[in-house]
Amino acid sequence: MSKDDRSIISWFAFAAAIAALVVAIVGVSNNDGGSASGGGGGGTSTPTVEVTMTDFAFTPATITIPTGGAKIRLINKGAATHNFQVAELSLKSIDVASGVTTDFEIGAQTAGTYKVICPQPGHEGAGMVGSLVVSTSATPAPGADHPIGDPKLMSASQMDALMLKVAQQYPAATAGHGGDVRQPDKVSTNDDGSRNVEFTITAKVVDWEVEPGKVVQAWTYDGVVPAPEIHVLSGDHVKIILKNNLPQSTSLHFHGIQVPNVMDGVDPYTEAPTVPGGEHIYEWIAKGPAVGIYHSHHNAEQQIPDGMFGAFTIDEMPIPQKLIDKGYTKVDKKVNMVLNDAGVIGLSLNGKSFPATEPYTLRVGEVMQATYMNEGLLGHPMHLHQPMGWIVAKDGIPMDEPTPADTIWVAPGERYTVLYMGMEPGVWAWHCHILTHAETPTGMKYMVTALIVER
Ligand SMILES: [Cu+2]
Repeated sequence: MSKDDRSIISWFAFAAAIAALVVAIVGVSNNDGGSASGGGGGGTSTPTVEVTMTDFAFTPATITIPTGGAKIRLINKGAATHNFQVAELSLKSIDVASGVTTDFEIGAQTAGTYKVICPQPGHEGAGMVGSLVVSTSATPAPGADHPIGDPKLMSASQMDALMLKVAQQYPAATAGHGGDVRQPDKVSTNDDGSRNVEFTITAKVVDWEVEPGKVVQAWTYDGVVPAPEIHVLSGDHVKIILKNNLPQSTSLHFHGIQVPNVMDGVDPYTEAPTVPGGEHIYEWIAKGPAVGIYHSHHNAEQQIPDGMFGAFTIDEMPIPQKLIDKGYTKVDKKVNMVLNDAGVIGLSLNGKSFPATEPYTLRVGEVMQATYMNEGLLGHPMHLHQPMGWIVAKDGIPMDEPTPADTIWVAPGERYTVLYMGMEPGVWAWHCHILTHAETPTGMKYMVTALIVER
């Protein structure tokens, strides 16, 4: 598909531009001198490794340096005076008093693992021991294409190369795509014109590829993460047959959907658990509009993060008059973004981690309706660089007064429906703004994707 190809090319251009920017910034900061990071762009300066000394431990306890030597920055955060001694290599630092930081230079050494102690009386016995690993693979080699452990031992160009490599993999192909809208298995019409819609859902454990090469045993509905979106209309007589092929019992809860209490899926109160090999039927009449989630309500702290969740929507969210007046007259594209951070799947958007997350495209002037749904254990501030969003519904309740937001805090269980209009062409990063949920020293990861706005 040529449109997708163009999107990928746009992203490559974007990634290359970002990489160039990073190189420029790192180059400037290296000229400042005194940087604690190792290597330098040319790979000639001595790397620095920080070691914190407390009463009575070295952190990290395993210190890795290249065979070419390193500067050990000793930071004494303890109350007592400490030293850093490697007897086998005849290395001993000066006395480092409480609160003092000092640099201890270690010259070229033979590869190996050596014992580190604090030689102050009684400190070794109290547990103040560590390991010095002198490694040939820790030698900074600009352009090396694999991570080498401690990011402080990477040269700037090595880090840039790793970041660029990950960025260029996006969007990486993985097996399986979740969250697509599924059609009912059976539909019939009653005399009063209302519909009967029936879905059979099978809970089962399958292999799920979260990112290239990371295949986990996901707990799923119908073998995908997120589960297929179920979309019905107000007045529909909904019948859902849950088949349990899991090794545990389960039950199915319709989060944010109005159902009779006996259909609420909370075993052992409103029903008995559905045992392995068993099935359970849920039936009610749909009342919309609603934006909900169907998920497990049994051992849910494991079953949900491992993949048992999917969107359940009734009717369409109305566009507030205020936004119609601003030109948001219709929705051209709908996106559900289910957030997760735990279980075998971990930090992810719609069951995938960057670079395997799905890119989205929008033309200038088109409107995308995005619904964030958080099925994880943590809150996630979801941020789209551009365009500005308008929150039009909270937990599926339409808002008369839309709220502008470029970052939206989505707590576990919450749903926010947001309208975005394509404004400026480009590849706009879209990610969780808890930075450890989006970045690593070796490139972007986890809860990151992009909105590609085209003319
Ligand atoms: Cu997050």
